[in-house]
Amino acid sequence: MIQDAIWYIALTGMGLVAVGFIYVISQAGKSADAAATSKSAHTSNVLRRWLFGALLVIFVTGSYATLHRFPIPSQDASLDAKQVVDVVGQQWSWAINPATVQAGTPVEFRISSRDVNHGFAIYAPDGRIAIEAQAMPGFTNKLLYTFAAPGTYKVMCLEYCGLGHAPMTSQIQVVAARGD
Ligand SMILES: [Cu+2]
Repeated sequence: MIQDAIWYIALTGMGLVAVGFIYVISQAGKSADAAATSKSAHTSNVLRRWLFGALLVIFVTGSYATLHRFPIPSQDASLDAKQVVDVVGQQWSWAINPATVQAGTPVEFRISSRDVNHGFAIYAPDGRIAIEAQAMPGFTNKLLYTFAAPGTYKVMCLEYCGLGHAPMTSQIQVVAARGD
């Protein structure tokens, strides 16, 4: 669906470039008088301004539309999440406390490291990556995530951190929300 849209946008862009080339080639060799020269200089200036404006709008809307849904909350303010999980990585294991959370309510992860950089990643039972953040010594990175479904979620390290990097795995149990 979105691939089709991108494909049509790319085709349209390529078509416009091709039309531009054909126009330039068809105009090549024709001599222009002074009035025509100054008119074309004016036209190209106007076009350049419009193009710059259009690029600015595309850049700002694109950034807003794609960035504001990132699951990265404010790192300084209190997140007021009912569930908080402390995560500490070290060569080569994860300390996750608590390792059981409830589905349906936001979980605040506070992620850090005791030694080198690690990549804290949670994989859903279907194998898709749910969230990921760097575990860095001296910093606490916060993530806010709401598990949609109960299950056993696998934790893996996504930052090469030495010999024991590959088996540096763990688990988080997500249980159904208690009706309250
Ligand atoms: Cu690692």
